[in-house]
Amino acid sequence: MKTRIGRPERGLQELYRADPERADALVWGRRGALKGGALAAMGAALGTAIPFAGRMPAGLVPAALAQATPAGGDGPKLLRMEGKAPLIILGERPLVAETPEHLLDDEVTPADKFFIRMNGQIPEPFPGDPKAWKLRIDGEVNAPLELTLGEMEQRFPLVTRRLQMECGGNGRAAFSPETRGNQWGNGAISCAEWTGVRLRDLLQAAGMKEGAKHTGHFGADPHLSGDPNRQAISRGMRIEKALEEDTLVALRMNGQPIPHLHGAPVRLLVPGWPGSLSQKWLTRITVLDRPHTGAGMGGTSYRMPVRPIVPGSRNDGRDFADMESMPVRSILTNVAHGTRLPAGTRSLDVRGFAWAGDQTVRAVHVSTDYGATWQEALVAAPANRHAWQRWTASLALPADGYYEVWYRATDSEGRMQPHAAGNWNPQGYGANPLSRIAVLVG
Ligand SMILES: Nc1nc2c(c(=O)[nH]1)N[C@H]1C(S)=C(S)[C@@H](COP(=O)(O)O)O[C@H]1N2
Ligand SMILES: [Mo]
Repeated sequence: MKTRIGRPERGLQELYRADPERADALVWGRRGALKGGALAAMGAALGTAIPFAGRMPAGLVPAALAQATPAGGDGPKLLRMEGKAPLIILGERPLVAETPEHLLDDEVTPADKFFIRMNGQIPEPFPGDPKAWKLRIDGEVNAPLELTLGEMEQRFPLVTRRLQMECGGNGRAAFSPETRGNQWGNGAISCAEWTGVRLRDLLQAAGMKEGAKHTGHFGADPHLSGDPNRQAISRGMRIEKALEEDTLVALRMNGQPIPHLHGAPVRLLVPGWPGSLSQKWLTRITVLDRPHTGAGMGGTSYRMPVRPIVPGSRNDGRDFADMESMPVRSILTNVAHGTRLPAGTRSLDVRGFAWAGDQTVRAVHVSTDYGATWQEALVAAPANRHAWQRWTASLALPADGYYEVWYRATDSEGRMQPHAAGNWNPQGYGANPLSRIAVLVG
């Protein structure tokens, strides 16, 4: 890419697309504030005036140039599948698709907007009556159990809860340097209404031995290679989480049989912890006296550095710890990035959700002036523990022009979404920097 700018406006915009860092250096130089020619160039690149230009921090790459817009021509590839919304395809083998934030506006995530994360092949649907599906509980228990879906429904209390389920890699695209794995934005999150039996009731029915310290989960989906001796994914957790009241063996989603893609007819739902624990097409839970060693356990898989490591460095994960509660995060769900509002619009109501793994959300803050000032949003209580929380705010837009809406949540322990993804790790878990969308007025 040539960096000499012939026609400043157009050239700069193209340059921002192709090489944001170089464009940034040209606009900002070392002066640290947008003035004169630089301000004109930035305004031209954005196609409009910038009411809060004076508060742009030095070096900022505007969201309009740094992030693809849903309407953009060279946008991402969208899923076309019956029963599913146009999710953003991140991978086809295995199938991985994320829900754009602006499609996540429902209080309870409907099946069509539920993100998809396969690690292996999509299994054949269970032939025959789903009530005959069998789940085995074995290992460090007094009496191994084999229960059909029908027996589970009859023998154990059914509970219904709204539970967030979020991929451990949600937010990964924010890491610099880039890590391996699906480059999720913030859309690997769901909060559906799940009905099922508590895993703890099943474990107690089987009778836990002294050595019952961990679980291992198995599902019916074939490994990508087709090798019947390999698991697509098989993770496990500490027994404490297995015994929590919100950890469910789910039998229904939003009052309906679980959709096939999402684990029909029986899946685990382990809210607040990496989604990989929520085994789909669940066939077996084994109770162990030590951490499970299935696919997706150990090394750098779903594990985080205990002490920060140099970003981009190699590491075998030996000193890492399993990722447990997910970090605080917020999404903005009623206005898409890149939305254009009519000239003269002077206020904008925004809303979204925030959640924080096993914690709750204490506050959400929004800014329209690049973080110079922040306004506190209203945050509703969760419908129940482990449900996400609705936030709402009304923003003033003093003039026509280019705006960014920045949003960040703070969890119940005071941890706030950082400006940049921290605790870099080789497989890119737990990135939760604040987010922003661009909005044009006029
Ligand atoms: N059997 C099975 N369970 C699985 C997976 C899988 O590939 N196979 N993927 C896991 C991961 S990594 C996530 S994030 C969630 C995704 O669930 P969803 O596809 O219903 O959104 O399921 C988890 N359970
Ligand atoms: Mo995941």
